[in-house]
This record gives sequence, C-alpha cells and structure tokens, in this order.
Amino acid sequence: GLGCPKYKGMKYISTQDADFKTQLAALQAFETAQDPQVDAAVAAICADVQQRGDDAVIEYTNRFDHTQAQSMAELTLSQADLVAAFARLPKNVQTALQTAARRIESYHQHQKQQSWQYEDENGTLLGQQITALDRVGIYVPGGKAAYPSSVMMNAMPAHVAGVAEIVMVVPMPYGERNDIVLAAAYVAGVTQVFTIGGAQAVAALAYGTQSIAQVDKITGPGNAYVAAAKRRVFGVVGIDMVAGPSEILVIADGTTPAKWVAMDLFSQAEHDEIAQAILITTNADYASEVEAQMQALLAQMPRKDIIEVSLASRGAIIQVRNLDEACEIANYLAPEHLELSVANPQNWVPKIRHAGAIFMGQYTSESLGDYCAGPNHVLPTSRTARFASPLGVYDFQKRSSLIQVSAQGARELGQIASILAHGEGLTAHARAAELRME
Ligand code: HSO
Ligand code: ZN
Repeated sequence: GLGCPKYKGMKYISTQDADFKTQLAALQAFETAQDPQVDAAVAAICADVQQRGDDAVIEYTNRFDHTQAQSMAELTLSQADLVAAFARLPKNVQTALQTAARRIESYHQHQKQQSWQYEDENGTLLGQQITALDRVGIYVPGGKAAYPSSVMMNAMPAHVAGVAEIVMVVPMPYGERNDIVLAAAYVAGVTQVFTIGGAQAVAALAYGTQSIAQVDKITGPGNAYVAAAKRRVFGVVGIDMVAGPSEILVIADGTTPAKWVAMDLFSQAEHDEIAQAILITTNADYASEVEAQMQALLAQMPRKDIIEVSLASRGAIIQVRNLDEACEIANYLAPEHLELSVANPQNWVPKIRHAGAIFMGQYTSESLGDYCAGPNHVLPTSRTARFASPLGVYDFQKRSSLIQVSAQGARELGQIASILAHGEGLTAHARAAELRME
C-alpha cells in the first residue's frame, strides 16, 4: 500500500519448547486439496482431445491462450525458430545459457546407468540391459512461470540418457514468444516444440493426435490443471513427480554472513506465497542478525509481497541446542533444498538422510544450484525426499532383464520351476520347463 512493506517476521520456535513437536508438525501443513472442479474440467478436456485430436487441441488453445490458430502447423515451431530465438539474445545471455547447459550436461553424464551381465555357476547368463525412452514430452508453463532454467533441467537429463525425440510444449498466450525459453530448449537438445499448454497439451502428448505423436513420458511443472492432467494420463504414459511449492531449509552455525543467509531464505520465498523458508540455528544472536537483515533487505525486493506472505505464513526460525539436533529436524522435514551453512559441512553431511539437494558451506547459495552448478533443480518437495530423488538421467532410462539359460541350467532350474508350477496348478508352465530337461 504505502510502498514500505512491513516485515512481519517468521515464527520463532525452539526445541526447548514444551510443544515443539506440535509446532514442527504444523510447519508442514499447507493446502493440498485437489479441486474436484479442476478435475472435472480436466477429465472433459482429456476425453475430447483423445477423441478429436488436433481439432480439440486447436480449439482449447484458441480459447485459453487467446490465439487464432487454424491448424497445428501454426502452433508448431521448427528447429530454425529455436536457433533464431537464441540468435536474438544478447551475447552474455547466450554464453550463460551455454555454460550452464555444459555444466548440467557433464554432471548428468555421471548418472548414466550401464548395462551389466554375469554368468552363474550352471552357465546361465543373467543381466540387465539399459535403454533410453524413445520419445518424451516436456511441459513448460507459459507467462511469468516460464523458467528457461527449468527447460534445461528437464530436457538435459533426457538428452544425456539418449532420448531420440524430446518434445516441448509451451503455451504462448496472445502468441507472445519467450526467446530465452526457446533458446534454452535449443541448447538443451529439444527436438520439437508445440506452442500449446494446459490439460490439452498434456492429453495431446499422452494420447497422440494427427500432428503430435504419442510420447512415452511427460515431465515438467505446471499449474493445477496441468498437474491434474498428468495424474489422469499416468499409466498411459509415465510422469515425473507432481511437485509442490519450493522449500529451503538453512542450517547455520553463525559463521556465514547473516545477509547471505537472509537472501538465501528470500530466494526460495520469492517463488510463491506458499513456498517455505526455514532457518535452523544454534545461535540466538545470529538468528536476530538474520532477521534484522531480512527486515532491511525486504523493501528492495521486487517480489517483496510474495516473500512477505511466504515468510509470515510458512517461514520459521528454529532454535536448536546443537547441530546434531539441527540434522535430526532436517531429516524429519526432508526439505527440497538444504543448506549446511556451517564451518565444516563435510562433518555434518553424513548425518543428513533426507533432502533433495544439499548445499555445503557458506559460498554455496541454493540459487547457484537452480541455474548452473550442474545438479538438477527438479527436486522432491513436501517431505517426499524421504523416498524420492532429484530428476535425473535414470528417469529417462529403463531396464530390461536378460536371461539366457544353458542346457545345464535348464535341467537345474527346470526342476525347481516344475515343482513350483505344479504347486500353482499351472501345468503348461511346468511342461515348458520339463521339456527342456529331457
Ligand atoms: N528453485 C526452483 C527452481 C528455479 N529457481 C527456477 C529459479 N528458477 C526449484 O525449487
Ligand atoms: Zn529457485
């Protein structure tokens, strides 16, 4: 209102509080309710696209994205369009994109799984063959939420896995194109682009249309409609995780300049009003310093309104007695991003079991990981780091089991299989094994 945002502060809790556990549990709560109206709308769109293909996609695109396309060709970009978008960018942006792409690529090269085989004692060959998916779809949101960095983070692991066709869909409301997004697609190896979005784009990728060949998996963030559509088509195609709001947890021992930590908390809070930023510290004076810095810095932030709501509603400062306690809380919260902003992070990292990405030491701002350090920024949120991992090359590879039984193996394994098959009353199974023993 008056141009001077009031810093409302974060919740302050301590492991010494009698109701600490309740307070900690309350931090995780956020509105996840799936809207039945969204679901119903998405169901109708998916069914329509499945039935009418291109015509339905064009109609929904014109209606929701305010375009006047007559054919899918008008909603299709060529490789030349991507190259042209890249060429229009300032030199420093081109170089930054290329350098980031190269770093992300080399990191992901390390994730490639290899096929393997071994021979057992009766001469049977056993193994696992790794293959890349043939064709994947990458959803990129339109408008303000279109992050070129996310284009690279989704496309690059597919590219490194060896996926032959990487199809990007990105809505272009009013036909406005985002050059950095298209340039990021270019440097990350995207092979085809359709300027469509929403549930209709997800359905088109999942079922295929006259102009869009069906994909095998769809990844990438999107709004409630996109998330609902991905859930709906799961099973027809693979999907990645359905991501929640961004989270950062900073464990600080007071050795990192308070201003740096304050800005790191802001950096994730600025994503969303329901993003979560938490500071855990052993040092109460330091906590006050970080708060004073946040208070001083907030007014300069263009997204101060978002930051303020995020910090006031979901943020917290947690006072702990020691770093062991801090690590326990981190494991319980299983944050998307964890900064170990402490003097000897290597001593503490073995104690962390649940976190999407761990940023070690005072120079490692989480934001470097968002853009160019190398690891993926698509990470498990909402405590799913207890069982899930960053998006990676392995999400675009699959495994086939290999079995080649020798004559001796057929006799030895046949005996076992025959007994178990008869036990299940499956005579053909038993006979198939027995025939090879004779
Ligand atoms: N921190 C976000 C990714 C991102 N940040 C994109 C900036 N641009 C993922 O949680
Ligand atoms: Zn970010």
